[in-house]
Amino acid sequence: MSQSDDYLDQADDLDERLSGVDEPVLAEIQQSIIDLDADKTETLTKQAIEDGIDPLDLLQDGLTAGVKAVGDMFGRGEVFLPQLAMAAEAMKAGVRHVDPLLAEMEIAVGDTGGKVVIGTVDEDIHNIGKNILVTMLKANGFEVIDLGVEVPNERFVEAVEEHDPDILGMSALMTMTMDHQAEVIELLEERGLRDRVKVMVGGAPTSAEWCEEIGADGYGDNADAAVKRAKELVSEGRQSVTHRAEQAA
Ligand code: B12
Repeated sequence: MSQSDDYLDQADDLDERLSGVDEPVLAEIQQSIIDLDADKTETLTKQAIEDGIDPLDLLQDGLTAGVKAVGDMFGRGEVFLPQLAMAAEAMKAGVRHVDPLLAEMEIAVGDTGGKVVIGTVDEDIHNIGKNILVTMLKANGFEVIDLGVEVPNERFVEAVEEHDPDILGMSALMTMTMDHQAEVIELLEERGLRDRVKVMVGGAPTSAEWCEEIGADGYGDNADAAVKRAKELVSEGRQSVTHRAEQAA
C-alpha cells in the first residue's frame, strides 16, 4: 500500500477529530484540508464567503483547524512532510480569498496606527500565520515592516534601530525556534534598546505564560487577539509618553 493510500485510510475516519463547529461548511473546509484537496478548499471557502460566514470564523474554525489537524497527524507520525506541504497549499488556497476581507476588517478596540517590525525567527520558515497577522495589522492602520522568515536575531535588533517601531513582533512555530524570541529580547537589553520598543510574541508553541517568562509585552494566539493587543500596547505607549511630557512641563 502506498503512503497516500495509507493517508486516505486514516483520513476516512477523521470525523471525531473535527472540532465541533456551528456551520457545516466550516467542518467541510477542515475536512477538505485533511483530504489535501486544495481545489475543494478553495471552492468551499468561496462558498462560505458568499454565504456570509464571518471571515475570522472561516479562518479559525475552518482553515486553521484543518491545517492544525494535519499538523497533529504529522506530529504523531501518521503523515509525512509531502502531506504537510500539501495541507499548507490547501490552506493557502483558502486564505487567498479570505485575505481581501481581512484587509478591510477593523478591530474596534483602542487607537489605530503605529509602526510594527515583524518576522519569523531564525531557522523557522513558517509564515502563513504571520502573513495573516500582517494583513490584519495593515487593515488596522499599522505601518508594517515585514522582515520575512528565518530572520537572524541580530537582524531584528538592527531593524529596531533602523525603523524605531512601536512594536517588534516575532513569530515562532517550533519549540526548537521559540528560544530565539527570548534571545532577541536579551540582545535588545544588552544594546540598551529594550525600553524603546514593545515586544510581541506568537506562533503555535508560544503562550501567555511564555510571553511573561521571557519578559515580552504582548501575546496573541490568533491574529484577531494579536491586533487587539497591539492596539493596547500602542495606546499604553502613547499614554506614558504624554505622562512623561506632563511631568517634564
Ligand atoms: C503548515 C505547516 C508547515 C508548512 C509551512 C508553510 C508556510 N509557508 O508557512 C511546511 C510544510 C513548509 C512546514 C515545514 C516544517 N514543519 Co511545519 N507545520 C505546519 C502546520 C501544520 C501549520 C502551521 C500554520 O500555518 N498554521 C496556521 C496559522 C494561521 O496559524 P499560526 O501559524 O499558529 O498563526 C496564528 C497565531 O499563532 C498567531 N501568530 C502567528 N505568528 C504570530 C506572531 C505574533 C507576534 C503574534 C502576536 C501572533 C502570531 O496569529 C496567526 C493567525 O491567526 C504546523 C502545525 C501547528 N499546529 O501549527 C506544523 C508544525 C509547526 N511544523 C512542524 C515541523 C516539525 C516542521 C518541519 C521541521 C518538518 C520537517 N521535518 O522538515 C518543517 C520546518 C522547517 C523549518 N526550518 O522551518 C511541527 C513543529 C513541532 C514543534 N513543536 O517544534 C508542527 C507543530 C507540526 C507537528 N505537530 O509536529 N510546516
